[in-house]
Amino acid sequence: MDLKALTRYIKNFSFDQCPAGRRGYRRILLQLFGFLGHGKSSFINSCKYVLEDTDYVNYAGANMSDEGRTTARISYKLTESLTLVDNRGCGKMDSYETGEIFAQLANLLPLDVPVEWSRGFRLVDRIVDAETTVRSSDFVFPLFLYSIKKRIPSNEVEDLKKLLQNAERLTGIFPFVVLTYKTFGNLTETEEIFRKMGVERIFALENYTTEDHHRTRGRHEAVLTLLYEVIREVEFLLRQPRNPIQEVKDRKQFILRFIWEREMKSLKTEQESRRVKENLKLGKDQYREEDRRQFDEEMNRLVERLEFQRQSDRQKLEAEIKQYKMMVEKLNKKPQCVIQ
Ligand SMILES: Nc1nc2c(ncn2[C@@H]2O[C@H](COP(=O)(O)OP(=O)(O)OP(=O)(O)O)[C@@H](O)[C@H]2O)c(=O)[nH]1
Ligand SMILES: [Mg+2]
Repeated sequence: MDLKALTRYIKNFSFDQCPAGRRGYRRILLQLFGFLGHGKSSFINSCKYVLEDTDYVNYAGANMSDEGRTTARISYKLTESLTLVDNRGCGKMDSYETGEIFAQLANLLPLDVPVEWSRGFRLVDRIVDAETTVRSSDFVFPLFLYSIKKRIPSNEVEDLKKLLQNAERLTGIFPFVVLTYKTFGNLTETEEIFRKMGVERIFALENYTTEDHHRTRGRHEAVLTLLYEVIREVEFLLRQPRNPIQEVKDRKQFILRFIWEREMKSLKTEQESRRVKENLKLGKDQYREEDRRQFDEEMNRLVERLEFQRQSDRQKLEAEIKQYKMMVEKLNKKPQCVIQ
C-alpha cells in the first residue's frame, strides 16, 4: 500500500464499518506507555505531523532535553475513531510506578488531568473518583515505546517482560512495541530481546522532533504502517464477540487486586523488618545480660579469693601472735638471775 492509501485507510477507519458491527466501541484509545524520555510525546507529534500534513508542532510537549517531562495523562485526537493517549512515563519499575501505569493503561484514571504518583490505597480512591469519566466504549490498545539508545540492562529484562505480560492481562492485547531512536543503537539485538519476551509486533522508527523534522518517506511510512497495523489488529479482534462493559469491570478488578496484593506485601515486609529489628534489639539486650553475668561471676570469684586470702592471712597472723605471746610468756617464767 502506498503512503496515500495508508493515510486514507487510517483516516477512514470507523467501528461502524467492521463486519461484526461496532460491538459497543466508538474509538481506539492508543495507550502509549514506557519510561521517561523514551519518545512517547515525540511519537504523538510525529503521528499528528504525518497524518495532518501540516507544519511540525510540538503538541505533546516533547521535552527539548533527553529527559522526559509529561506529568499529565493527555489525549490527542488523531481521527474520529483514533485517539492517542500520552501517559505519564515511569522512572523505575517498582510496584508503585507500575501500579500507576496499569491504572492509566486500564483507562481507569481521568484523561487530561495531571497524574499524581500516590502510595498506599490512595490509587483506589482515585479510580473510584474517576468512575464517572471512564468510557466503556474506548477500545484500549497498549503501545509500549522503548528507546534503543537506552539499551536494556540485562537485570531488568524479567521485570520488563512481567510489565508487558501484565499489560496483556489487563487489556487482552500483547502490547505492540515501538523502538524509538532507531538508528542510535543495535536494532537487531534489541528486537531479539523483545522477541524473547514474547512480543510479536515490533516496529522501529526515528521520531520527528523539534530539532529534526525534515520529511522523509521512510519516517512517514514507519508511522503510517504502525497505525495501519494497529487498526488491522483491532479489526481482527472484533471478529470475536466482546463485552466492553465487562472488560472495564475486569480491568478494574485486576488493578484492585494488584493494589491489594502490593499493599499486603508491603505490610508483610514492614512487619518482618520490625520483627528483625526487635530481635536484634532483644539480641543486644541478651548480649548485655550475658556480659553482666560474666562480670558478676568474675567479681564473685575475686571476692572469694580475697576472702580466702584474708582468712589465711588472719590465720597466719594469729599463729604468729600466738607464737609471739608464747615466747613472751617463756621469757617471763625464766628464773631471775641473782647477782651475788
Ligand atoms: N533522535 C531522536 N530523538 C528522539 C526520538 N524520540 C524522542 N526523541 C527526543 O528525546 C527527548 C525525549 O522525548 P519525549 O518525547 O519528550 O519523551 P517522553 O517519552 O514523552 O518522556 P516523558 O514525558 O517523561 O515520559 C526529546 O528531546 C525528543 O526530541 C527519536 O526517535 N529520535
Ligand atoms: Mg512525554
